[in-house]
Amino acid sequence: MELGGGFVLCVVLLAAVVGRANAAIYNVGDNLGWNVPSSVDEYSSWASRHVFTRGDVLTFNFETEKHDVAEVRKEEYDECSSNDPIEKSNSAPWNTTLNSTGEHYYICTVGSDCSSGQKLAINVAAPSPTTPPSPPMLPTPRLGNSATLPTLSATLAVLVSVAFAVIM
Ligand SMILES: [Cu+2]
Repeated sequence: MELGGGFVLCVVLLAAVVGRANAAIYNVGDNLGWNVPSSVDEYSSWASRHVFTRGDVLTFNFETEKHDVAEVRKEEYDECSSNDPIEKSNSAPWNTTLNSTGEHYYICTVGSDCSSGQKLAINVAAPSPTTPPSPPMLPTPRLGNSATLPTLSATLAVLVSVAFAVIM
């Protein structure tokens, strides 16, 4: 009975890990990190190479003190102004989870970095309906493995008997 309870707990933990594995983590700019790019459209071309889904995480890697990152609205993104950022961080790395679908805008507010191209606009899609949600995944590993449970118990019983025999 105790073994069964532990087993179910393991399956639940495993399902949680598998469920979380669906979320992607993006290192913004890849090797460039979060910096002033050599061309102004570098971040838009980086963004166009990825598909962002709600629940994914963006990681902004930059030199603290030299740059920062602010999530802003479209108007501020277009004008490179940061009077009223939605969120802002001065220390790197900054991780942000994409909790809502639609457009997300990020800029660096230091000097003229934003005008020089240190700005990122992405579109976040809803998770694909073909992706199975975590709860229905539970029965599969549970059924598959529960068949081996009696064998496991038998093995354990043999081991315990051997241990007792050695002690006596
Ligand atoms: Cu900057």
